[in-house]
Amino acid sequence: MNPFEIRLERLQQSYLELITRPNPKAVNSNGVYERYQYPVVTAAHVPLFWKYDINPETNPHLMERFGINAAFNAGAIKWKYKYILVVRVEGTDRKSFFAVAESPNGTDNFVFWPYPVNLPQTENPDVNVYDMRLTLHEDGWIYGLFCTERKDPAAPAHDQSMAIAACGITRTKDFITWERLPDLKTPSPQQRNVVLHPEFVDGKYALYTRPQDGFIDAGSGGGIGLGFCESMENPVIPVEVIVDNKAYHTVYEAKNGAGPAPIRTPQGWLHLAHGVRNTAAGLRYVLYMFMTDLHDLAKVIHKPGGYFIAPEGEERIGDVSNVVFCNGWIADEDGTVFIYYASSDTRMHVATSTIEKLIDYVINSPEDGLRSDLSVKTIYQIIEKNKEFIQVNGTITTER
Ligand code: M1P
Repeated sequence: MNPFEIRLERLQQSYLELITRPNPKAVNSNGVYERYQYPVVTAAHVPLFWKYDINPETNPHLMERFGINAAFNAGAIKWKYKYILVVRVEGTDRKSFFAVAESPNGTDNFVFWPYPVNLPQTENPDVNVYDMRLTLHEDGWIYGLFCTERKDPAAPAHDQSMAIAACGITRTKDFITWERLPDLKTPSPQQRNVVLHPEFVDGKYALYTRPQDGFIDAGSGGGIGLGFCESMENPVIPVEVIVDNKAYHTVYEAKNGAGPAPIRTPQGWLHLAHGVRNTAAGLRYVLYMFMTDLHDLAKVIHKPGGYFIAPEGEERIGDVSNVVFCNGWIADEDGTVFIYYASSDTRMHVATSTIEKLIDYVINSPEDGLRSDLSVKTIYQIIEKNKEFIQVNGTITTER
């Protein structure tokens, strides 16, 4: 074999090992969900034929021609018995795009489809697109709502970072052909983290929004909003009400945003969202949950205090460190829930739970008392309830 062939063989070998690697459950669990040992999708999962010119005549050194930086923030859906992720793939040029990866079991063996998504443009082309939320709507379409980012036309010449974020909308029936619809119009100057509710409400489409004044800061906006629009072909939300607001000294103090489309349960709609607070080390993104009323989508009926998932171990490090973000989950027929979360804007992971456990978690976890002394009171109540099981030496027994 010549050096080209040896290198190609090595590249193929490590790619194959990666995409066929089993992904066992991690050892420790908090009882609510289980993490897995390895990320499910990374930049290295991207097919070699997207990155390399494989012709030895035009690329004799087998050099990478198109670099991939990260694969994260994926929308998720079960489709034709496959676990489908629409991944935010980011090139080394910082532009992200969407690409479909599928797995037979939801926890490993994710493989990208041969081509990335060829997303149609509106008259105002997207500069960057990311964070697609997938919703199988009762109108029969699978919608993908995502953030489309363009340069702010009001930016002065010296400022090359001022941007405008809006909600782009596309829909598909096969994940190959995508129809592009107009961007969402809302009363807010910018939008990110917009999610389509799966059911009609009084004949209208219901959308969770995240009003924001600026590109990074939610400013006077923020909170997870809810609005209704008559059609997705002309998507206009005249009024947004805030369902779940930012709150002082919580994990969603600086801003928050809806995650994937909520899951209907007999007790209410299960929501997974991200909350952000500022620290000396920068913004920290965690995931939290709440439940809304089945008939009044704007009414939060249960909300555990604190975070549901926070970055742990290697998840803490990446392009934007100390971040977990989720815009995709899958509720399987047997009640298993696959929570696809990204860490530090770099890679995708999965955690699994069940509908039963998540309902138990949102209903029975104590709320945030919003003060230290109330946190202590909550612990006292738990200890009091546990008294009969605690032995003199501090160990626990359930024998009576
Ligand atoms: O870098 C962390 C996240 O920042 C943004 O989320 P939000 O709009 O809530 O601030 C998004 O750009 C997201 O993609 C990113 O993971």
